[in-house]
Amino acid sequence: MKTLDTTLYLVTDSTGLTEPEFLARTEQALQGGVTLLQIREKERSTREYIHLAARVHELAKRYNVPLLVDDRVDVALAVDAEGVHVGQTDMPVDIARRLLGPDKIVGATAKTVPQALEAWQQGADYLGVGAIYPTTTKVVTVITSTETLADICAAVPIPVNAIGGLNHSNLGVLKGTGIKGICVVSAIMKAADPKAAAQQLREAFRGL
Ligand code: TZP
Ligand code: MG
Repeated sequence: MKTLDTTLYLVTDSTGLTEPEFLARTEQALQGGVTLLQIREKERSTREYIHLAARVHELAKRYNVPLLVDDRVDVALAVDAEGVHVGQTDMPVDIARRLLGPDKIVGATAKTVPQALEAWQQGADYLGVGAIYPTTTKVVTVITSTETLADICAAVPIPVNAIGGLNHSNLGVLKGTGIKGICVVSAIMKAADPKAAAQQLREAFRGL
């Protein structure tokens, strides 16, 4: 069975961290209430990506949190992760779905209503929409308005999450948009205390 709770979706980034530091931070975030986890590595070799994904998957399983792999269906298969997240220049959703089968989670990035409809029709389980605010995380993206975010939420029956520059003090603009959750990188990965940061984010989202 696929279980999907996108309330607090952590996208990891190991940049600048040793492996033990990275794993410790990721575990602290899980302790703080992260409900969905994505490993996102842009600089690593395939072998390193598989190694790290396997370590993160061991952790995530202990907290009963599904692990998705950014972009790489091969890495997801290699570590038997619960799924993948694909962007607009990554593998198309329908092909990822065909390779992974019906029981895995396939998430997609959408920045417009047509992209959202296409991803949903091709079998996406959820959508990530953003960037809502400018981000310091290394990514090629543009700002998505909260109007477009709300239009996407209304257009598809699958969960939609907001992403990009989000932290516990700036979620107010998301109120009433219809999102099911938030995705963050730096608000947790760069926090002094990742567990407390995750708890604060959950609290802030609950208060929306
Ligand atoms: N896609 C759109 S914005 C973004 C991604 C992967 C990065 C979000 O990172 P942060 O640190 O939460 O702004
Ligand atoms: Mg991508």
